[in-house]
Amino acid sequence: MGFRKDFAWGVASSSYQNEGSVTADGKGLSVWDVFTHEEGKVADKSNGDVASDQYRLWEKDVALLEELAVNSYRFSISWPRVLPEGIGRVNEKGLDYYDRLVDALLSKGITPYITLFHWDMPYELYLKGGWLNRDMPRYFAEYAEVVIRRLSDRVQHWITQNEPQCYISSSLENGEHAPGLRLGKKDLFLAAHHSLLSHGYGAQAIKAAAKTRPVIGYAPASWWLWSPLTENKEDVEACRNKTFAALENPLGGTGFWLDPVLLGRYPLDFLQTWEPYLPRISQEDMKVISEPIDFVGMNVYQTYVGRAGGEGTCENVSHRKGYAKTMASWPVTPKALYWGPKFYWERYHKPIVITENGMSNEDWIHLDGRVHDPQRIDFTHRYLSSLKRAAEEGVDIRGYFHWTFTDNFEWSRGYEERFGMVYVDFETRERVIKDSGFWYRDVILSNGECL
Ligand code: GCO
Repeated sequence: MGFRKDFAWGVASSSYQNEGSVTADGKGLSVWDVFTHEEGKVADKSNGDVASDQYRLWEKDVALLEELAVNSYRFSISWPRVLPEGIGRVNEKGLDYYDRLVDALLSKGITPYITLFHWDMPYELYLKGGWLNRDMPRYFAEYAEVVIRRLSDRVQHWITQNEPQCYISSSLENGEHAPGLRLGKKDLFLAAHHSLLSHGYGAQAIKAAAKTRPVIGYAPASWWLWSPLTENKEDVEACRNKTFAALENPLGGTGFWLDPVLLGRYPLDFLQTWEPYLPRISQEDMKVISEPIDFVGMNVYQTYVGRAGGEGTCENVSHRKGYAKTMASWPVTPKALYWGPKFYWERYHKPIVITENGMSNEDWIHLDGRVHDPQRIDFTHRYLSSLKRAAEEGVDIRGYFHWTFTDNFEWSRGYEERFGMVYVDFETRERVIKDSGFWYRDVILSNGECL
């Protein structure tokens, strides 16, 4: 049975990590353009000023996508490239770039999946309070409308936001990501609520302005995923409960970010535990946040492993001595792509798109001029086999986007992590398809039958 005949096979990227040209053609600054120029924020003291240079090399990259035989490509739009101040004045040259890219993709039979927000908030809006500002949801909806009016005659697939866990928790709680703040719980929950409201208003704006029937998704990180050590029902139940509990780690959690969007309410354990720190949460807000969408995106790299402990607890048995891990020291845990989709499907009954999955690897160009990356091939084979099992058991999985297309700027890690199926020399910006890219092409051409 395997994957659906219309399965979306793709690779993913994001504007700040790939485009470069951060002031070209009237683009405004994002919080990342400013943050990466501050001392001590990026491991290798680099920034995304050039990144993978895709703003200039987009035609070469579309040709590479065709060579990879992907039928879909997930990329994000730089909000400040389209609205330099975040609201008001539209930068038509910024929109022209995405117009060209969409037309080139469609000419190759590649379906665009566009993420509207992948962390590069306009700096001017940060100065207005960013996610702490109650007007941000409206600002986001206005931005979404500008993009939809220009592209929705040709683009149907939209992802409102990518990984609120990162742009709220990593950015405003521990300060690792732009703009690098360390806020208290009350401000964090206010910012989180506004970001969820932005998603809802964005979904409404897409539906109101779209010229073709939109297919709307939302892509939180699947950080807080627990997979059972064994498949006996006690372990499964313990891990399912822990995955959606919002008690221990609300801002990194699954239930906190998805229950409001897909069930129309925050998790009860969260509301009870954190009540003193919460903003006013009206029924009107929850109605906006839970504006119906078409799929849930899952960015899945790894999972914790648990087993049933006493009194319904879930004991953490994740790390065995010498466990397999990637260059980013993330454990290799293929079962994440079985249990994650299974648990989400059982809870939300919403079609699933794997919007990110991949690994950082120590890649270089070998003496034969190729980039041999057997670890990425084995990693991806294992994860896709798990996903295929979930699909064959009835989980409605609509697509898989490998993270990432070309090596790019990895946020606070700079260029020290290579996630791409296409190697980039960051001096020359030369591209070389890695062995994993050719392997993935064969998987796509067989629609996963060869796994
Ligand atoms: C994320 C982001 C990507 C990262 C990737 C590797 O999921 O954190 O969406 O931009 O680059 O996941 O960390």
